[in-house]
Amino acid sequence: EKEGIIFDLDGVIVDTAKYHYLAWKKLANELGFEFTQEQNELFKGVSRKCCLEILLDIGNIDASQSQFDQWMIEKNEDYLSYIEKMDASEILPDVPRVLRYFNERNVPMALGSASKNAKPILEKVGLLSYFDSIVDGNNVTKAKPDPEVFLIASKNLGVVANKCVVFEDAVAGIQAANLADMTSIGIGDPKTLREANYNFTDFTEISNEFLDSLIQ
Ligand code: B16
Ligand code: MG
Repeated sequence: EKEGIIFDLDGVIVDTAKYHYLAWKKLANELGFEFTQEQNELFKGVSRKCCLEILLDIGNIDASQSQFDQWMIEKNEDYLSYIEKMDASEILPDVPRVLRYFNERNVPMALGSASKNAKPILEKVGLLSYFDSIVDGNNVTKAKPDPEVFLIASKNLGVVANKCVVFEDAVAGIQAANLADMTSIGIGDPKTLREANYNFTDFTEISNEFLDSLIQ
């Protein structure tokens, strides 16, 4: 049976967390409170709506539904102004080598991200054509650690779940991959991502031999 590879976006392919941070910080400051880089860690892999809920909690702010929606739009517009300026120089180290490696071997690849902006970001950095399926915040109803996003990707690729390999930088993403019965590979701090089947700090640590072992 054939294998399939699923990549998270933010923290795996590009570091968009820094732009999310700037946009959330701007909103927090406008609302009169501070938002630290440390607090931004809690936002990784979390949907836009949940992020705003956490942010308003931090600032102790009650919002009406219409205010809440307005702030969601404001944050996203600010975020998109950063995305607009992205190019291939923002791809994380050795990601293109890994994508090419699987592409040359005809291993199907999908994106499994919580972001509703996944497609424009991949387009901006020139990697969209590598993916056979994009599953993102527009296609899922349940957030990671729910395995929904990865199960849809597996279905779209036509690859059974236990033959899928997931690259993730967030704890909730590793848990989602494990719940989906997929091979989970943590990209980032191995202590934080200790639930992963394999751990690497970044893609430069991953040899072609290891990639090969994933598709045997
Ligand atoms: P958007 P991932 C996630 O991306 C980010 O890590 C998270 O911080 C963000 O809130 C979420 O996407 C939604 O993004 O506002 O663009 O829909 O790691 O799942 O690729
Ligand atoms: Mg991520």
